[in-house]
Amino acid sequence: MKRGMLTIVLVAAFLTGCGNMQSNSKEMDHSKMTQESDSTQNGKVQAQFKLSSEKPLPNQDTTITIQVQDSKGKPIDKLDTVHEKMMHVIVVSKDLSFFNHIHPAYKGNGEFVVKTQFPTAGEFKVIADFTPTGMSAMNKSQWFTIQGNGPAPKPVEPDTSLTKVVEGKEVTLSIDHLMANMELTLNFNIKDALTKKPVTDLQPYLGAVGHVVILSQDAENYLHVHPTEEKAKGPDAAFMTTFPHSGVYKIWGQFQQNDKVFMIPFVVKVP
Ligand SMILES: [Cu+2]
Repeated sequence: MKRGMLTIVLVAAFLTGCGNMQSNSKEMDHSKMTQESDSTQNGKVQAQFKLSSEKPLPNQDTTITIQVQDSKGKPIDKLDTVHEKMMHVIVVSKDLSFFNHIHPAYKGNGEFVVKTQFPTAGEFKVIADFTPTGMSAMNKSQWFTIQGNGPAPKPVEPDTSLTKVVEGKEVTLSIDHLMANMELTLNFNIKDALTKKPVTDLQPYLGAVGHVVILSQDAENYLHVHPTEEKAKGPDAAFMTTFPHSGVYKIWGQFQQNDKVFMIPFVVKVP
């Protein structure tokens, strides 16, 4: 099982590496671009999502194709590599109980492709996070329905404790001032669950100390999160973000130790 996961990660890295295109920003007018607000840029870019099957089934290989294009439908073929990838894709179930972070291969001409499986019937959101060259990071998403009778969605309940044990690691999340509309720091403190010794040998994962994804309860808000110190090795890994409004959010932290990625989810209520 361990080996399988590692292989998937390596294959994804390899595919993306092969399809990697050097950004060429010669014909871009950067001074003009940077004057635009993020929302203006966002409106100039669209992504079309397609599944290989019109009636996708659970636990079956399904190819997701994502075409990045401008508002007139012309492919956008120059994208920056961010955290080692040109595109990060997050797949979540409607109740956020399922989370998958995958990396499509770049086929050129703004087209990204990734094969995956959806674990159950029901609604899933596919979110693509990318940065067209000369613009800010942005995300585009689409809901898909997987055929059949899925499990009843579970409510997304805020955690009563922000310390959890996952795969032999005890992880404590602390947030400096939990409030909406203000930049804040999320700190993950990681210990060995048995010995309580601080973990100090985290390996870079996607070029940084870890990768954190945050979604609002309804999956409508995908938050931009970045590490404060990319090269940290633990026991602390800190990230900055801003919660856009009060409400319940789910946070997934992904870290790597001993060549194995582990994921730790938390649910918080922002007052
Ligand atoms: Cu990613």
